[in-house]
Amino acid sequence: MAPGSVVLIRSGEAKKRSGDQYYPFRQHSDFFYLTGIKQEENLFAFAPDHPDPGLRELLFIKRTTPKSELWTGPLPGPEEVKQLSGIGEVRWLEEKDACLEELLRGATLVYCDQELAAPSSQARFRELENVNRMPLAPLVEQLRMFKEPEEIDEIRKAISITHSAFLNVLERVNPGVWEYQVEAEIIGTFIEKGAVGHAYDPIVASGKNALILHYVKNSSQCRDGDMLLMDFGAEVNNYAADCSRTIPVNGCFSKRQREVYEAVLRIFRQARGMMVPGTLMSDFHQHVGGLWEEEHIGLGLYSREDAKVQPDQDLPWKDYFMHGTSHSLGLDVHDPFDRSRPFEPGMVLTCEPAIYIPEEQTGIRLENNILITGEGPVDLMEEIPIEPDEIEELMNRKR
Ligand SMILES: [Mn+2]
Repeated sequence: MAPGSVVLIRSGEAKKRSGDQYYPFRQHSDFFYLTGIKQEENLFAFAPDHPDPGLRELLFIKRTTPKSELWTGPLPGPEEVKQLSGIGEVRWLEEKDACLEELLRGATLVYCDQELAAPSSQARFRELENVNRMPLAPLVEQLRMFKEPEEIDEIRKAISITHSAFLNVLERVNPGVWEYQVEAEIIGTFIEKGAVGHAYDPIVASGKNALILHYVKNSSQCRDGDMLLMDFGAEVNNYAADCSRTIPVNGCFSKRQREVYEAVLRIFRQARGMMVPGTLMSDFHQHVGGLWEEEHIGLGLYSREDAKVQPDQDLPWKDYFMHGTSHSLGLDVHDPFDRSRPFEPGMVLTCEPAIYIPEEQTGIRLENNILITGEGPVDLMEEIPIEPDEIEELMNRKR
């Protein structure tokens, strides 16, 4: 932050769904990161250089009324929120105007949500019209890229619940099961184990549905002989897990399915091993692409001759692997990440090589969550079954 500057951030609000119904409230991730508070319509102000210590960190919270309490229950008051958040000063929202005037008077620069100053926004603060403003998000991004031990604990909890769901799925999947029934198994386990729910819309894609990268309809029947690609993760205390597994619907890989699966698994292991401090995300992805080329040739998808492309042509491996190998993970499933910075200890990233073969109507993706450390990558999903033999054994145990 620049000397004499101020941070202003508003909490998220429940979005209208239809009629008088709202989507469940989910706190704005930056707001949650800075305050630890999950209430709507709050405002956080942070002015570390302000001469009055009572104005250096201020959280404004909404006061409930007897009527609102009748419908939605009580909310914690200033004293309780102060305990929960550790924020120096917590006041009722109606006091904000007087405080903000004082706070902004000497401010050199205000870091804020764009929404707070946008003329069309309901949340607009007129006070912000005549001050220098910068977006807050890039500043918080630099912090959110590095996970504190407490954050890694929350991600581990989300992963553990995701692991349980996958074990239940392995018992449930067989020819004839519907994709939505698999989804139900996943959400059932998530809720049963205390997760909020899905960290993102789960993908349950059998057969050729796996070729649609963001397939979320989950409405087909799983057929004997098809593979089933699943991308799912629990959310715990606003932190996400992000796991992908691909299994044979009938519990046994065919020769070809195992051949392709093992190629993905080899790439996954090599890619994971490259997730060490100093590597740039873009170099990492290009390197993994190079490894794919060899595997694609081995699988007979194109010849070594075809792989020698002209400078103006796209690399052939991109025809079979068209998304990134990795992204940051945390409060958001795609967490903010500054791609100009190399991997550094404390980052939690996914490793998700995949292959999509339209000619064979199939797609296979494997995805684990990796903690970058100075002593090498730590696979936070090490225990979630991934070996084809183990998958087959677990699927056939109760049959
Ligand atoms: Mn992912």
